[in-house]
Amino acid sequence: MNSFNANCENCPVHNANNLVKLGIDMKDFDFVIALAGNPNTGKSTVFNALTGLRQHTGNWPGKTVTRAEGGFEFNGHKYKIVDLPGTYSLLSTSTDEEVARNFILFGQPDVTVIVADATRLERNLNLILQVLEITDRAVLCLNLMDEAERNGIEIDIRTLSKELGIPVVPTAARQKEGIPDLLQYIDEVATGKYKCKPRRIKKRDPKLQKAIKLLSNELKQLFPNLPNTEWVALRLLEGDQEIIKAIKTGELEHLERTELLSNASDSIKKEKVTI
Ligand SMILES: Nc1nc2c(ncn2[C@@H]2O[C@H](COP(=O)(O)OP(=O)(O)O)[C@@H](O)[C@H]2O)c(=O)[nH]1
Ligand SMILES: [Mg+2]
Repeated sequence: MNSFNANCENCPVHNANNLVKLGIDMKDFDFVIALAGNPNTGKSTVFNALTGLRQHTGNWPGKTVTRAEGGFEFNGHKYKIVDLPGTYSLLSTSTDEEVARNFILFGQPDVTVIVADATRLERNLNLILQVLEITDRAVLCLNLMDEAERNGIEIDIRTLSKELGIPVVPTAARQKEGIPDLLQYIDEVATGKYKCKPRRIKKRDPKLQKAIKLLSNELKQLFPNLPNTEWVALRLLEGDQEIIKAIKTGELEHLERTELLSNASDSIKKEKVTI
């Protein structure tokens, strides 16, 4: 009997079909991680600390934006990690933002690691909250902690983690401090052991909220497994052309887990059967 079923909370959630379209080959990997963050937060340093020499660079399909991807193993799981362009937001107003947003939305990475600058947490929160609107699987890597300490900045990690609803890991990536904890939390979120409860905007204008609810209910019927219908509804109300196109072409449909399961790579299937 194949124990890999649609209701398995521990199964990978990434969208194998869309990842291929986004130029990611998931053959021989169990989980895919996206690395997001503002520019200069130490994203590349974290990427290097996680992957070592197992990495290569190329371009995003159809774009002149460079992409680094690499791999590592942890706890018997094979991870692919994709470095997204450094951005301050995901509103898709630049190619970089579009690339980062589309990857999280359509690729549905098993974990999105957001690298933030501990010395400028407030400024970084904008992107953190936007990522949490799109995905419910994320880990905050609070980097440059050595700089924060040097500047007398204290951060209440536990409260921040509770407020955001995701693990928060303090790191000083240049010194490789905190990387083992980061790996542990990535693995817990990827395997479903840690269940994130991402903070999302709840209070909106009642009229807007009603419109979102209406549209989101329709989206749920069309795409029963879409995890973020309210966010998609809001984008539709804004007239977001990319999202409208994704609905017309059926790209959003591919976010359904049933689709993922029938197309998941053999290696993933094998891994799950043996558990
Ligand atoms: N002090 C300190 N510097 C760091 C840390 N992580 C990265 N850096 C430095 O910050 C600069 C930007 O890092 P980089 O990884 O290129 O950032 P990216 O633009 O987010 O990819 C580089 O000079 C790094 O060596 C850290 O934890 N502590
Ligand atoms: Mg970089």
